[in-house]
Amino acid sequence: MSVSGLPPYDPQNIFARILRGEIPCKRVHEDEFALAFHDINPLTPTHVLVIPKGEYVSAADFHGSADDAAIAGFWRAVGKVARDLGLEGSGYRILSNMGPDGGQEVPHFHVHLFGGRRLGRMMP
Ligand code: IU
Repeated sequence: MSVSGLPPYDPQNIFARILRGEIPCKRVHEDEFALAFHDINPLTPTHVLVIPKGEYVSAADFHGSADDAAIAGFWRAVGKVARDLGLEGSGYRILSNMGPDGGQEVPHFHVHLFGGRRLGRMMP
């Protein structure tokens, strides 16, 4: 079991395959801690996913088992991507779905960055 109670990490999940370069992506940033790429099905004018390089199923898994350098490096990458995409001036939304109730489809921890237009109020 992963820390979050979800099934263990599946090394064949689509984001693991993107990290290994087996499947292409529209990359916007990569460093030792994170990879960021455009979502294949964008819901807003800017819709980017940021994923850590390590094998974490969900947010709970990441925050519970990654070391401090990995956590700091990941969140710094999120900030850099938002800045580099020009989202900081007008604002943006960070979202992470976790587990079945959270609607998580891909079992590799990721955050969505939504921006480029005025977003609606967030509703459950
Ligand atoms: P979720 O948070 O796990 O529900 O979101 C997964 C996202 O991954 C979703 O927005 C998909 O459009 C996106 N995605 C992708 O960018 N490339 C892919 O090959 C697949 C899903 I599969």
